[in-house]
Amino acid sequence: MQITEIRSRAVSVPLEIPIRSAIRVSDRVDIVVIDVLTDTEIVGQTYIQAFGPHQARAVRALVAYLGDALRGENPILSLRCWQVMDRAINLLGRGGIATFALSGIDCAIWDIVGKASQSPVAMLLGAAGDRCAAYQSAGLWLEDPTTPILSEQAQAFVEQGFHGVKMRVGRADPEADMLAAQVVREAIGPQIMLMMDANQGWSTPRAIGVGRSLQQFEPLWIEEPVDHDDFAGHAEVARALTAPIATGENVYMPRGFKQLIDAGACDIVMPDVQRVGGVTGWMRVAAMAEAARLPIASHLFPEISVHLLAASPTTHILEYMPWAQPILAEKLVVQNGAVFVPALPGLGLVFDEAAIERFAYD
Ligand code: SMN
Ligand code: MG
Repeated sequence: MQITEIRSRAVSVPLEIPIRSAIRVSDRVDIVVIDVLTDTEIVGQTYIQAFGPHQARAVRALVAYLGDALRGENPILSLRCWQVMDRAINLLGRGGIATFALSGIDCAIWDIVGKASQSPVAMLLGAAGDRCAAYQSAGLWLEDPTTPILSEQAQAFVEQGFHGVKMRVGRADPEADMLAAQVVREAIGPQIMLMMDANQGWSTPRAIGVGRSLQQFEPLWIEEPVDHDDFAGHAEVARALTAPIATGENVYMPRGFKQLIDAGACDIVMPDVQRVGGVTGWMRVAAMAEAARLPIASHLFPEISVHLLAASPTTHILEYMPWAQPILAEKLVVQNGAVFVPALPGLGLVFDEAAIERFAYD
């Protein structure tokens, strides 16, 4: 089999609940759909994310660049394809948008391997099961805690059957974070898992100060307390708090995770499929997490991450974020707080072409 062409399309999907975190405000998400065409009937498909049309165009340019580098390669040799891409981005820098493109194409290549062998990717990788516990993450942003919005969203998420929810912290006023945490904990009760994500909003001393106070609301973890590449700061916060520190969504490639873990900067390893190097990068990080005796949780991309968590030895929990669901014809199955690995061959992403056309732009 040979790769003949790699295509991409940009779509802008409106969000039911707009994002308001310490680092980002947005009411849409830009999704880049990637098609890896071969000299057979099989097309490898996946998606990656961007924020805004300029980012989407930059991502598409890198996908086209790597598409040229891969033309004629055998997609079944996924590691060779990964190495060809790694070499092609060497002088651009192994991070940022170049890595988004590499990661996305790697996922589409694994989709081809799965389709060619009639197996879901999770089973190819060696799965421990067909589902993964999930928490609802699509809300509880930095809303005003004196309004009913946080308690309404939190209750709705529990009614959807999730056993965990994630709220955002990192407001300019720590008292507002405390009130928000109190409101959400009261709304969900003592049994539901509560994750707290600061989205890099604190300095190290503030993270330790506010984090200590927030611990009374029993967070399952506190996420990205400080700047994502301040590994020393993360390590200091991790030592000072009893709540586990989760981080990694903005860390690139297996090498980045080696440094993160060696620095003692995380208690819970949280790779993002489009930054870690796709399926190939993820599985190497999963092995590192096992060797370091650390749990691994996913960041976004639930449709893809469910395969990877099903095949990771120290799996913790999946982040459920439904942003891509409006362009998918086969919806993720969520039952009793767990997300199921799709039974289809490959990644099991079936795109809704009419929806893509509706949201597409150049
Ligand atoms: C997050 C990620 C991407 C966009 C908005 C918010 C957040 C999360 O850090 O972990 O869900
Ligand atoms: Mg986060």
